[in-house]
Amino acid sequence: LSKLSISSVREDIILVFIECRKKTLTLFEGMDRQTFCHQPHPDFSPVGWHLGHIAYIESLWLLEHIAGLPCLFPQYCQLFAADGLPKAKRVELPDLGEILNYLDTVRSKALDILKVADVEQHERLWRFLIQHESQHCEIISMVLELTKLPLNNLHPDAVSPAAPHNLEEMIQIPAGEFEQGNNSIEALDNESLAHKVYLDTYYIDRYPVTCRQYRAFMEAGGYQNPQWWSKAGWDWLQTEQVTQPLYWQGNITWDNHPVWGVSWYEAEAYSRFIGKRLPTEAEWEKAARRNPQTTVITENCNCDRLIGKTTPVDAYPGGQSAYGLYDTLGNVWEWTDSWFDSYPGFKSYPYTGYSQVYFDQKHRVLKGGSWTTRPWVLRPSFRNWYYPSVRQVFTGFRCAVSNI
Ligand code: AVJ
Ligand code: FE
Repeated sequence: LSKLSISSVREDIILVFIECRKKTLTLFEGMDRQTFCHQPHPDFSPVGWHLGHIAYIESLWLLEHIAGLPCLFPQYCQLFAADGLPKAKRVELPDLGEILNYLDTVRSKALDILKVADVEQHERLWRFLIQHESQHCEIISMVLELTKLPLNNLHPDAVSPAAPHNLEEMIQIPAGEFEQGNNSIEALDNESLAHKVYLDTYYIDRYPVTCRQYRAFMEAGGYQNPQWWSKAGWDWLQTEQVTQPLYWQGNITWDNHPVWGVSWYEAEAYSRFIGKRLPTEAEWEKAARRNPQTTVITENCNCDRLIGKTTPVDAYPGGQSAYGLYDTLGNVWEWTDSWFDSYPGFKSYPYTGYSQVYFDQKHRVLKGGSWTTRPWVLRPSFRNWYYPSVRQVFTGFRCAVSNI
């Protein structure tokens, strides 16, 4: 790297650090203490916990590990560590003001370090911290949405725009190799090593599955008929007794929006009902690849809470992938058929608890990002993962077939 590019990398990171934090704090503007500490579901921590945890991780990795400083707030270590307290114990939180002070104190030290640190040596960690904070923002969005349930046809579009597109369309992806994964400096450990994957010809939905399409499944008794469900899916359904997606709004003004708030089992059952299947992670990623010159992401997809809700699946023609798929990035995450697992040559970073402990054949991969996802998380190689039973994530899906 030349001197010039080193200083521009540094400036770029400082800018993104600051922008990322500004967006994080926006989520907490005018929030009351009740919301701050509320745990709407036992699997997710209160939003206030996520805020403290963001400071904790920045402090642990940047201040302690890189700069060798002692822990500034030892009283928070147990509370805000990912493996510190059971989630139910995370409702007893310091005030918002105290946590903001924690964030600010850590951040001002972090910026002092950033201004003089060795860029080449530390860039990967700084990029990690931006990714980490962004992911917790997404979880904060999710917890806030859960506190609003049940939704009662909130803020629908005035009129559902008649879709000019055939939303049933599938796209043929020709047989051949593509490069799966990502070795760049901002990639997370689970995205590398990038490697060649050969896939036979397959077909994949051009759009995510819409509410209208999913309604057909519901009206055909999809939730009552074991024929569409795997054994594990049917067992899950008997326990959960659900009859519609978690964020289902009923009203037909949402018809062309993607369905969201479904577990992997519901996505699997719908796919079988319609005579298709879920794409593998590789199939999804190959079809979602874009031409490198594709312009600014935020204008071409529904992300970063800019809209504040889902959008019709054909709303962003400028965001099509190289093969013409809509909505691969933003709007809703998409379940894939693949278990979350390591790529060849995987090396854990910055700690085994980040990805490696989840390579357990119990988590399914989700791709693409939602209407809340920060722009610097949006890339076809990004891998999210959850248990197949989870439906709180802003997740929908699209289907694939091997032959037509
Ligand atoms: C990628 C969203 C599954 O929440 O466990 C945040 C992200 N990891 N801090 C998670 C994460 C550590 C991760 N997910
Ligand atoms: Fe975390």
